[in-house]
Amino acid sequence: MKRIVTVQDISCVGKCSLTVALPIISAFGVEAAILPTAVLSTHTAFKKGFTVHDLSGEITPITAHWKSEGIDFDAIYTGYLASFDQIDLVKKMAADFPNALLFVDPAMGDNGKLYYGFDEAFAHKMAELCAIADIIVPNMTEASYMLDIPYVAEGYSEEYVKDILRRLCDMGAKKAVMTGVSLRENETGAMGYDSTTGEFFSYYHDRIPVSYHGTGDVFASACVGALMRGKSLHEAIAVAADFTYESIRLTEAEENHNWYGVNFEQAVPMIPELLK
Ligand code: PXL
Repeated sequence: MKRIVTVQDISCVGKCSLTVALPIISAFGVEAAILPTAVLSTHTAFKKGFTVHDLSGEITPITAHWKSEGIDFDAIYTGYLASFDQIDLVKKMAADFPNALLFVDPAMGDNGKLYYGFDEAFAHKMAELCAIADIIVPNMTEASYMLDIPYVAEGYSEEYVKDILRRLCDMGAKKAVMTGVSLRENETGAMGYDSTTGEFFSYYHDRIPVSYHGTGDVFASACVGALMRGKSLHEAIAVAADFTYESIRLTEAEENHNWYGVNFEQAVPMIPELLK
């Protein structure tokens, strides 16, 4: 069985980061080891009064113990990271496990805005982690902040997205996938670029005109899960996009659904079919 270690926070309530990654990776039939970077009472979109306990000081002792036990990983999957220090610690960790595929979701923002607590300098720091990654999966907001270009919400061309993907790989990442790409009004999906072959690929589905917190985490978890189950990156983005689409559809279908995350749990039964 493949083993992923996922490095991100525990937002106790909020359906993002580790509370999404752990169940989804497990449901893909892949071992999910975790390296929690912080414990928050909720994710930061709750805005007022959430608690944070930083666990940065645990990262090096935990990984040192793993090394002493001879533990290795097929992939390191990083998500939301909260500080410059954490990014440096994760870069060091990645260097300690050179056999692992480094899959980075630079979870920092959405809809043209950075999440609470982040600024341009943080986006540039996150670009350093992306530069050493095998695969990165930013959305349009995150890509724009990392490249220091204006965020364009809609009306862009395929060539525009290709140019961004090339520029993301020019920073150092081997492969880049952009999520939330909408080239036509009723469609959304993901476009990828493999800088080692020069190949572009994409996958689109119907667009549900809503935006939910945590969908990037659902997509990234399913994508890395599918990769570990032997799918190519092109196939994995289709699996992840279908799984994310269904999670959003099921959320919308529930009359009194919560506002803070999607019903990915109810989409889990479709995973075996997606992996066929
Ligand atoms: O990836 C989303 C996310 C994860 N973790 C925390 C967050 C957010 C988004 O706001 O605040 C703590």
